[in-house]
Amino acid sequence: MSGLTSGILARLHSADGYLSGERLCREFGITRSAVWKHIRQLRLSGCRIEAVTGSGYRLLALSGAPVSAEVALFLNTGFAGRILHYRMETESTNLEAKLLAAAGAPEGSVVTADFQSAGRGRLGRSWVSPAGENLYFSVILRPPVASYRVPQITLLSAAAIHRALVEALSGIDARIKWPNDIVVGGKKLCGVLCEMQADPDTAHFVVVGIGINVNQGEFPPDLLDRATSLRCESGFSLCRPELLAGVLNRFEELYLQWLREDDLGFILPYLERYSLLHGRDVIVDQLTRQIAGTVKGIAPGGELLLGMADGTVRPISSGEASLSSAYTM
Ligand code: BT5
Repeated sequence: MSGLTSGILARLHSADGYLSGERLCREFGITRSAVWKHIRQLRLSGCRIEAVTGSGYRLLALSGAPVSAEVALFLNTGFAGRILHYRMETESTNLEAKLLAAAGAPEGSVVTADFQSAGRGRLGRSWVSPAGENLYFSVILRPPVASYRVPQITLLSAAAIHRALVEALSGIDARIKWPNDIVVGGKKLCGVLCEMQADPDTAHFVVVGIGINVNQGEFPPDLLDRATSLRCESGFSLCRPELLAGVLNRFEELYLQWLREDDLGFILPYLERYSLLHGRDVIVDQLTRQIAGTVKGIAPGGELLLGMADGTVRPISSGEASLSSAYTM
Protein backbone atom coordinates (compact mmCIF):
# COMPACT_ATOMS: atom_id res chain seq x y z
CA MET A 1 0.00 0.00 0.00
CA SER A 2 1.43 3.41 -0.96
CA GLY A 3 2.14 6.13 1.59
CA LEU A 4 -0.72 8.18 0.15
CA THR A 5 -3.20 5.31 0.43
CA SER A 6 -2.12 4.79 4.06
CA GLY A 7 -2.45 8.53 4.65
CA ILE A 8 -6.01 8.53 3.33
CA LEU A 9 -6.83 5.52 5.51
CA ALA A 10 -5.44 7.33 8.56
CA ARG A 11 -7.49 10.43 7.69
CA LEU A 12 -10.69 8.41 7.28
CA HIS A 13 -9.97 6.56 10.52
CA SER A 14 -9.55 9.78 12.50
CA ALA A 15 -12.59 11.48 10.90
CA ASP A 16 -15.77 11.86 12.84
CA GLY A 17 -18.28 10.88 10.15
CA TYR A 18 -18.08 11.51 6.40
CA LEU A 19 -15.19 13.18 4.60
CA SER A 20 -16.02 14.69 1.25
CA GLY A 21 -14.00 13.75 -1.83
CA GLU A 22 -13.34 17.44 -2.33
CA ARG A 23 -11.81 17.77 1.11
CA LEU A 24 -9.58 14.74 0.56
CA CYS A 25 -8.47 16.28 -2.78
CA ARG A 26 -7.57 19.51 -1.00
CA GLU A 27 -5.82 17.93 1.98
CA PHE A 28 -3.76 15.51 -0.09
CA GLY A 29 -3.27 17.76 -3.14
CA ILE A 30 -4.64 15.13 -5.56
CA THR A 31 -7.48 14.92 -8.10
CA ARG A 32 -10.93 13.40 -7.58
CA SER A 33 -10.07 10.40 -9.69
CA ALA A 34 -6.87 9.85 -7.71
CA VAL A 35 -8.90 9.89 -4.47
CA TRP A 36 -11.22 7.32 -6.00
CA LYS A 37 -8.26 5.11 -6.95
CA HIS A 38 -6.97 5.13 -3.37
CA ILE A 39 -10.43 4.35 -1.99
CA ARG A 40 -10.66 1.46 -4.43
CA GLN A 41 -7.25 0.23 -3.31
CA LEU A 42 -8.35 0.33 0.34
CA ARG A 43 -11.52 -1.58 -0.48
CA LEU A 44 -9.50 -4.19 -2.36
CA SER A 45 -7.32 -4.63 0.72
CA GLY A 46 -10.48 -5.47 2.69
CA CYS A 47 -11.45 -2.14 4.30
CA ARG A 48 -15.16 -1.36 4.23
CA ILE A 49 -15.68 2.22 3.05
CA GLU A 50 -19.08 3.73 2.46
CA ALA A 51 -19.51 6.35 -0.30
CA VAL A 52 -22.59 8.56 -0.14
CA THR A 53 -23.34 11.13 -2.81
CA GLY A 54 -23.32 14.59 -1.30
CA SER A 55 -21.66 13.46 1.97
CA GLY A 56 -18.46 11.68 0.94
CA TYR A 57 -16.56 8.71 2.32
CA ARG A 58 -16.80 7.00 5.68
CA LEU A 59 -14.68 4.15 7.04
CA LEU A 60 -16.95 1.41 8.33
CA ALA A 61 -14.35 -1.23 9.14
CA LEU A 62 -10.66 -1.98 8.76
CA SER A 63 -9.64 -5.17 6.99
CA GLY A 64 -8.32 -6.44 10.32
CA ALA A 65 -5.18 -7.89 8.73
CA PRO A 66 -2.00 -6.86 10.56
CA VAL A 67 -0.74 -4.73 7.66
CA SER A 68 1.49 -1.73 8.16
CA ALA A 69 -1.14 0.93 7.35
CA GLU A 70 -3.63 -0.49 9.87
CA VAL A 71 -1.11 -1.18 12.63
CA ALA A 72 0.23 2.39 12.23
CA LEU A 73 -3.20 3.79 13.17
CA PHE A 74 -2.69 2.57 16.74
CA LEU A 75 1.08 2.81 17.11
CA ASN A 76 2.68 5.36 19.39
CA THR A 77 6.23 4.04 19.34
CA GLY A 78 9.42 5.77 18.25
CA PHE A 79 10.87 2.78 16.40
CA ALA A 80 9.08 -0.50 17.14
CA GLY A 81 6.88 -1.44 14.19
CA ARG A 82 7.60 1.76 12.26
CA ILE A 83 8.98 -0.51 9.56
CA LEU A 84 6.60 -3.43 9.20
CA HIS A 85 6.86 -6.15 6.57
CA TYR A 86 3.56 -7.93 6.11
CA ARG A 87 3.33 -11.32 4.41
CA MET A 88 0.09 -13.10 3.55
CA GLU A 89 2.02 -16.30 3.99
CA THR A 90 5.48 -17.26 5.15
CA GLU A 91 7.23 -20.26 6.63
CA SER A 92 8.08 -18.51 9.86
CA THR A 93 8.27 -14.81 10.69
CA ASN A 94 11.33 -15.56 12.86
CA LEU A 95 13.08 -17.08 9.88
CA GLU A 96 12.30 -14.04 7.70
CA ALA A 97 13.25 -11.61 10.45
CA LYS A 98 16.64 -13.30 10.90
CA LEU A 99 17.34 -12.94 7.18
CA LEU A 100 16.31 -9.28 7.25
CA ALA A 101 18.37 -8.65 10.38
CA ALA A 102 21.44 -10.27 8.82
CA ALA A 103 20.93 -8.00 5.79
CA GLY A 104 20.98 -4.93 8.08
CA ALA A 105 17.31 -4.22 8.88
CA PRO A 106 17.13 -1.54 11.57
CA GLU A 107 16.14 -2.09 15.18
CA GLY A 108 12.39 -2.24 15.68
CA SER A 109 11.63 -3.65 12.21
CA VAL A 110 8.78 -6.13 12.40
CA VAL A 111 7.82 -9.06 10.19
CA THR A 112 4.23 -10.17 10.49
CA ALA A 113 2.26 -12.79 8.62
CA ASP A 114 -1.34 -13.83 8.25
CA PHE A 115 -0.35 -17.49 7.96
CA GLN A 116 2.79 -19.47 8.81
CA SER A 117 3.35 -22.75 7.02
CA ALA A 118 6.11 -23.79 9.43
CA GLY A 119 5.63 -21.66 12.56
CA ARG A 120 8.24 -22.59 15.16
CA GLY A 121 8.30 -23.04 18.89
CA ARG A 122 11.34 -23.71 21.07
CA LEU A 123 13.56 -26.80 20.63
CA GLY A 124 12.24 -27.55 17.14
CA ARG A 125 8.61 -27.69 18.23
CA SER A 126 5.97 -26.22 15.95
CA TRP A 127 3.55 -23.33 16.36
CA VAL A 128 0.10 -23.87 14.89
CA SER A 129 -0.55 -20.79 12.72
CA PRO A 130 -3.82 -20.82 10.76
CA ALA A 131 -4.71 -17.94 8.42
CA GLY A 132 -6.93 -14.95 9.11
CA GLU A 133 -7.29 -15.33 12.87
CA ASN A 134 -4.22 -14.73 14.97
CA LEU A 135 -1.05 -12.70 15.31
CA TYR A 136 2.36 -14.04 14.29
CA PHE A 137 5.15 -11.49 14.33
CA SER A 138 8.85 -11.03 14.96
CA VAL A 139 10.63 -7.92 16.18
CA ILE A 140 14.25 -7.27 15.25
CA LEU A 141 16.38 -5.81 18.06
CA ARG A 142 19.99 -4.71 18.30
CA PRO A 143 20.44 -4.32 22.04
CA PRO A 144 23.84 -2.88 22.98
CA VAL A 145 24.17 -5.24 25.94
CA ALA A 146 26.28 -8.25 26.86
CA SER A 147 24.84 -11.44 25.37
CA TYR A 148 24.18 -12.98 28.82
CA ARG A 149 21.41 -10.41 29.26
CA VAL A 150 19.58 -11.35 26.06
CA PRO A 151 17.49 -14.24 27.49
CA GLN A 152 15.87 -11.65 29.78
CA ILE A 153 14.10 -10.26 26.69
CA THR A 154 11.76 -13.26 26.71
CA LEU A 155 10.33 -12.35 30.12
CA LEU A 156 10.35 -8.66 29.21
CA SER A 157 8.25 -9.50 26.15
CA ALA A 158 5.88 -11.63 28.21
CA ALA A 159 5.30 -8.68 30.55
CA ALA A 160 4.67 -6.33 27.60
CA ILE A 161 2.26 -8.78 25.96
CA HIS A 162 0.47 -9.33 29.25
CA ARG A 163 0.00 -5.59 29.72
CA ALA A 164 -1.34 -5.17 26.19
CA LEU A 165 -3.73 -8.10 26.62
CA VAL A 166 -5.27 -6.81 29.83
CA GLU A 167 -5.58 -3.36 28.26
CA ALA A 168 -7.43 -4.89 25.32
CA LEU A 169 -9.63 -7.16 27.47
CA SER A 170 -9.82 -5.84 31.01
CA GLY A 171 -11.56 -8.87 32.51
CA ILE A 172 -9.11 -11.48 31.30
CA ASP A 173 -7.23 -13.48 33.95
CA ALA A 174 -4.04 -14.02 31.95
CA ARG A 175 -0.96 -15.36 33.73
CA ILE A 176 2.68 -15.30 32.78
CA LYS A 177 4.19 -18.76 32.80
CA TRP A 178 7.97 -18.64 33.07
CA PRO A 179 9.79 -18.33 30.80
CA ASN A 180 7.81 -17.73 27.60
CA ASP A 181 4.09 -18.36 27.83
CA ILE A 182 0.92 -16.48 28.57
CA VAL A 183 -1.83 -18.78 29.75
CA VAL A 184 -5.50 -18.41 30.66
CA GLY A 185 -7.22 -21.05 32.76
CA GLY A 186 -4.23 -23.35 32.32
CA LYS A 187 -4.38 -23.12 28.51
CA LYS A 188 -1.74 -21.48 26.34
CA LEU A 189 -2.74 -18.22 24.67
CA CYS A 190 0.63 -16.96 23.57
CA GLY A 191 4.22 -18.10 23.16
CA VAL A 192 7.49 -16.20 22.72
CA LEU A 193 10.52 -17.49 20.84
CA CYS A 194 13.66 -15.36 21.23
CA GLU A 195 16.60 -16.12 18.96
CA MET A 196 19.90 -14.30 18.72
CA GLN A 197 23.05 -14.06 16.71
CA ALA A 198 25.91 -13.25 19.03
CA ASP A 199 29.59 -13.37 19.81
CA PRO A 200 30.55 -14.64 23.25
CA ASP A 201 30.43 -11.01 24.41
CA THR A 202 27.89 -9.10 22.35
CA ALA A 203 24.59 -9.80 20.65
CA HIS A 204 24.55 -8.74 16.99
CA PHE A 205 20.82 -9.01 16.74
CA VAL A 206 17.91 -10.58 18.50
CA VAL A 207 14.65 -11.69 16.96
CA VAL A 208 11.66 -11.82 19.30
CA GLY A 209 8.96 -14.03 17.77
CA ILE A 210 5.49 -13.77 19.24
CA GLY A 211 2.41 -15.86 18.49
CA ILE A 212 -0.90 -14.80 20.04
CA ASN A 213 -4.12 -16.75 19.54
CA VAL A 214 -6.54 -13.90 18.92
CA ASN A 215 -9.71 -14.87 17.05
CA GLN A 216 -9.20 -18.61 16.61
CA GLY A 217 -12.44 -20.42 17.38
CA GLU A 218 -11.33 -24.04 17.27
CA PHE A 219 -8.08 -25.87 17.86
CA PRO A 220 -6.76 -29.13 16.42
CA PRO A 221 -7.38 -32.21 18.61
CA ASP A 222 -3.85 -32.31 20.04
CA LEU A 223 -4.19 -28.71 21.32
CA LEU A 224 -7.83 -28.83 22.34
CA ASP A 225 -7.12 -29.08 26.09
CA ARG A 226 -3.94 -27.04 26.00
CA ALA A 227 -4.62 -23.95 23.87
CA THR A 228 -7.04 -21.06 23.96
CA SER A 229 -7.62 -17.73 22.24
CA LEU A 230 -8.82 -14.30 23.30
CA ARG A 231 -12.04 -14.97 21.44
CA CYS A 232 -12.57 -18.32 23.18
CA GLU A 233 -12.05 -16.60 26.53
CA SER A 234 -14.12 -13.48 25.95
CA GLY A 235 -16.59 -14.27 23.19
CA PHE A 236 -15.35 -11.18 21.29
CA SER A 237 -13.31 -10.87 18.13
CA LEU A 238 -10.46 -8.44 18.52
CA CYS A 239 -8.91 -6.07 15.99
CA ARG A 240 -5.55 -7.68 15.21
CA PRO A 241 -3.76 -4.50 14.02
CA GLU A 242 -4.81 -2.69 17.21
CA LEU A 243 -3.62 -5.54 19.43
CA LEU A 244 -0.33 -5.81 17.57
CA ALA A 245 0.25 -2.08 17.99
CA GLY A 246 -0.71 -2.37 21.67
CA VAL A 247 1.98 -5.04 22.21
CA LEU A 248 4.60 -2.99 20.33
CA ASN A 249 3.69 0.15 22.30
CA ARG A 250 4.16 -1.66 25.60
CA PHE A 251 7.22 -3.55 24.39
CA GLU A 252 9.13 -0.46 23.35
CA GLU A 253 8.41 1.22 26.68
CA LEU A 254 9.73 -1.74 28.71
CA TYR A 255 12.63 -2.42 26.35
CA LEU A 256 13.93 1.16 26.60
CA GLN A 257 13.72 1.00 30.37
CA TRP A 258 15.45 -2.38 30.41
CA LEU A 259 18.34 -0.94 28.34
CA ARG A 260 18.80 1.76 30.99
CA GLU A 261 18.80 -0.80 33.82
CA ASP A 262 21.15 -3.67 34.65
CA ASP A 263 18.52 -6.39 34.72
CA LEU A 264 14.80 -7.18 35.08
CA GLY A 265 14.61 -5.82 38.64
CA PHE A 266 12.28 -2.98 37.64
CA ILE A 267 9.65 -5.35 36.23
CA LEU A 268 9.93 -8.19 38.80
CA PRO A 269 6.95 -7.06 40.91
CA TYR A 270 4.78 -7.17 37.77
CA LEU A 271 6.14 -10.54 36.65
CA GLU A 272 5.57 -12.04 40.09
CA ARG A 273 2.11 -10.52 40.52
CA TYR A 274 0.88 -12.13 37.32
CA SER A 275 2.98 -15.27 37.51
CA LEU A 276 1.15 -18.58 37.13
CA LEU A 277 3.84 -20.39 39.09
CA HIS A 278 4.53 -18.11 42.07
CA GLY A 279 4.38 -20.10 45.32
CA ARG A 280 3.41 -23.30 43.50
CA ASP A 281 5.10 -26.70 43.42
CA VAL A 282 6.53 -27.30 39.97
CA ILE A 283 8.65 -29.69 37.98
CA VAL A 284 11.12 -28.14 35.57
CA ASP A 285 11.96 -30.36 32.65
CA GLN A 286 15.48 -29.68 31.33
CA LEU A 287 15.51 -32.54 28.78
CA THR A 288 18.31 -34.45 30.50
CA ARG A 289 16.84 -34.05 34.00
CA GLN A 290 13.81 -32.91 35.94
CA ILE A 291 14.00 -30.66 38.98
CA ALA A 292 11.16 -30.43 41.48
CA GLY A 293 10.67 -27.52 43.84
CA THR A 294 8.51 -24.64 45.03
CA VAL A 295 8.66 -21.40 43.07
CA LYS A 296 9.98 -18.63 45.32
CA GLY A 297 10.13 -15.97 42.64
CA ILE A 298 12.15 -14.76 39.68
CA ALA A 299 15.71 -13.48 39.98
CA PRO A 300 16.65 -10.09 38.47
CA GLY A 301 18.56 -12.06 35.81
CA GLY A 302 15.36 -13.84 34.77
CA GLU A 303 16.07 -17.21 36.43
CA LEU A 304 13.25 -19.08 38.13
CA LEU A 305 14.02 -19.35 41.87
CA LEU A 306 13.17 -22.84 43.06
CA GLY A 307 12.99 -23.69 46.73
CA MET A 308 14.41 -27.19 47.18
CA ALA A 309 13.47 -29.83 49.75
CA ASP A 310 16.72 -29.18 51.66
CA GLY A 311 15.79 -25.51 52.15
CA THR A 312 18.17 -24.07 49.56
CA VAL A 313 17.02 -21.89 46.68
CA ARG A 314 18.25 -22.79 43.23
CA PRO A 315 18.20 -20.43 40.23
CA ILE A 316 16.98 -22.21 37.10
CA SER A 317 17.88 -20.55 33.82
CA SER A 318 16.07 -22.73 31.29
CA GLY A 319 13.52 -25.49 30.94
CA GLU A 320 9.84 -26.21 30.73
CA ALA A 321 8.01 -25.68 34.01
CA SER A 322 4.81 -27.57 34.83
CA LEU A 323 2.70 -27.49 37.96
CA SER A 324 3.32 -30.66 40.00
CA SER A 325 -0.46 -31.08 40.33
CA ALA A 326 -0.66 -31.41 36.54
CA TYR A 327 1.71 -34.38 36.79
CA THR A 328 -0.40 -36.26 39.29
CA MET A 329 -3.70 -35.64 37.50
C1 BT5 B 1 6.60 -21.25 22.04
O1 BT5 B 1 7.33 -22.39 21.96
O2 BT5 B 1 5.65 -21.08 22.77
C2 BT5 B 1 7.06 -20.17 21.09
C3 BT5 B 1 6.06 -19.89 20.05
C4 BT5 B 1 6.45 -18.73 19.18
C5 BT5 B 1 5.58 -18.59 17.97
C6 BT5 B 1 5.91 -17.37 17.19
S1 BT5 B 1 4.75 -17.05 15.93
C7 BT5 B 1 5.75 -15.82 15.27
C8 BT5 B 1 7.18 -16.32 15.35
N1 BT5 B 1 7.53 -17.10 14.19
C9 BT5 B 1 7.73 -18.39 14.51
O3 BT5 B 1 8.03 -19.28 13.68
N2 BT5 B 1 7.59 -18.56 15.82
C10 BT5 B 1 7.27 -17.33 16.50
P1 BT5 B 1 7.19 -23.64 22.95
O4 BT5 B 1 7.27 -23.16 24.37
O5 BT5 B 1 8.19 -24.61 22.50
O6 BT5 B 1 5.72 -24.15 22.71
C11 BT5 B 1 5.40 -24.91 21.59
C12 BT5 B 1 4.27 -25.84 22.00
O7 BT5 B 1 3.06 -25.08 22.17
C13 BT5 B 1 3.94 -26.88 20.93
O8 BT5 B 1 4.72 -28.02 21.09
C14 BT5 B 1 2.45 -27.14 21.20
O9 BT5 B 1 2.29 -28.05 22.27
C15 BT5 B 1 1.95 -25.80 21.69
N3 BT5 B 1 1.35 -25.00 20.60
C16 BT5 B 1 1.63 -25.03 19.27
N4 BT5 B 1 0.90 -24.12 18.62
C17 BT5 B 1 0.12 -23.52 19.55
C18 BT5 B 1 -0.85 -22.50 19.49
N5 BT5 B 1 -1.18 -21.87 18.36
N6 BT5 B 1 -1.44 -22.13 20.65
C19 BT5 B 1 -1.12 -22.72 21.82
N7 BT5 B 1 -0.22 -23.69 21.93
C20 BT5 B 1 0.41 -24.09 20.81
